[in-house]
Amino acid sequence: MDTIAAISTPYGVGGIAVVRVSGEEAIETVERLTGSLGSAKPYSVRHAYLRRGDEVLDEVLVTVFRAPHSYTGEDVVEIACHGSLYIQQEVLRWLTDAGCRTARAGEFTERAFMNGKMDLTQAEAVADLIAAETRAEKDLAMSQLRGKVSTELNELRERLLHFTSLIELELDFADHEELEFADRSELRALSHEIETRLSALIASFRTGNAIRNGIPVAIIGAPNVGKSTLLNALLGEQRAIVSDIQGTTRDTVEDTLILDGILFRLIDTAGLRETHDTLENLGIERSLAAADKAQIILSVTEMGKETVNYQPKEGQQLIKIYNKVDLLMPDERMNLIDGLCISAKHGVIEQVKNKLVQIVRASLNTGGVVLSNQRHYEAICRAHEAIQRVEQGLEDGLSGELLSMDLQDCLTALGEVTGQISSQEVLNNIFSKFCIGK
Ligand SMILES: Nc1nc2c(ncn2[C@@H]2O[C@H](COP(=O)(O)OP(=O)(O)O)[C@@H](O)[C@H]2O)c(=O)[nH]1
Ligand SMILES: [Mg+2]
Repeated sequence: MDTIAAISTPYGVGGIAVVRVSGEEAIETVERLTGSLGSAKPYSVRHAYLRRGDEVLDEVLVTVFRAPHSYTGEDVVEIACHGSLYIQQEVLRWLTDAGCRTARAGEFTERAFMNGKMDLTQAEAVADLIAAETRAEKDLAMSQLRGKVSTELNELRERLLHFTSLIELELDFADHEELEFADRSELRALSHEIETRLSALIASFRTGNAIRNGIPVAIIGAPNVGKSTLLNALLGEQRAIVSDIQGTTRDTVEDTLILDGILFRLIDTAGLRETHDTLENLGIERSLAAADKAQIILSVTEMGKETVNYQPKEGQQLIKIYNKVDLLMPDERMNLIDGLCISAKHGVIEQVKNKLVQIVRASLNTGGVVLSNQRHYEAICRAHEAIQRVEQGLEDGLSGELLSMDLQDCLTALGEVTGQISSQEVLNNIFSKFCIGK
């Protein structure tokens, strides 16, 4: 294996920059430029000068990690130099002059995966962690990095593997048809359990994916109830036009909002009513389309006005909101107990914010694992289909041979998620999206 080197801090001038070196020659190579590191205690930081002959490049701090106790599992040296662009690039050049090769994107993490320091879901979590822009995104990546997804899948896979080998054993004794090493009722129970857990994971992707892209929230209701005013109040800016003319909002207006570390995509829509205005009707169509795609629906109404009857789709949450309560007498408010009472115009909307956060937190705190990666989602859907075929096969009294094919399909799909089974193409695809130096 080559010894690789890269600047791990972002391109640009900073207080310091970190140049990372990994591989068999890492310590020796840096030693040649700084003097002895051999006496450095592991995990200690050493002060040194980078020098070649008479030339002193920089005053640096050098951290030595010895294999296998390092990020990559190889010998690793991290050089913290001054963050001048010239110095950073010279440090890298000196290292390549001394025999290192510049690292490809993600190559440090790829080595960590190859050396068994982490599985594929964890390696992917490293990229997600670096890309995280909100706390919820960071939390998801962190839980994946700590192995939550892999632990869940490995456990299911182990147990399924046990049964598959018993069934394959039966196939070896095909002459004795009556032999059944794998207890069918136990296999049925296990398949059912796996099916349920995979379904839950698949369902969690809706939230996991939304956390990364923003949870879509559609504001719907009759014209003039204050939808646009609510959007503006939530955003804290005049984003949508507000007026007392019905049908002011004709197209959907969208903007993002971060509440308690969660990214929401708020979508204000045209008021829903019967109209012959072609443009307005187009707007209404878009409103309904936006509502269908949303994960949370804020259904706004005001007392005395009709409520739009929107039937939430599967997985959607509907929050009923009464606006303009400032116009009501206290005893009139008492009757509005089936929704949140707000006054968008006067900024009395805290309840809406709290409810939004509460809904998302509840869907994250189901104790289970939340999927957020498209690749994992697709593989788990395949595993789920396979285990459903196993269940059906058991129901139909299918032969061990046919059962074992579906079991294998399920095992393969699960193994692909964690990287127990992986192709170079998949790995290239994953690691090429990393930053250089990680
Ligand atoms: N009194 C009162 N008026 C409001 C409130 N929210 C909105 N309005 C008014 O209701 C009218 C319609 O508001 P708008 O946001 O355009 O409604 P939309 O058609 O549902 O988007 C405007 O004149 C707003 O100023 C509120 O909380 N209290
Ligand atoms: Mg409007």
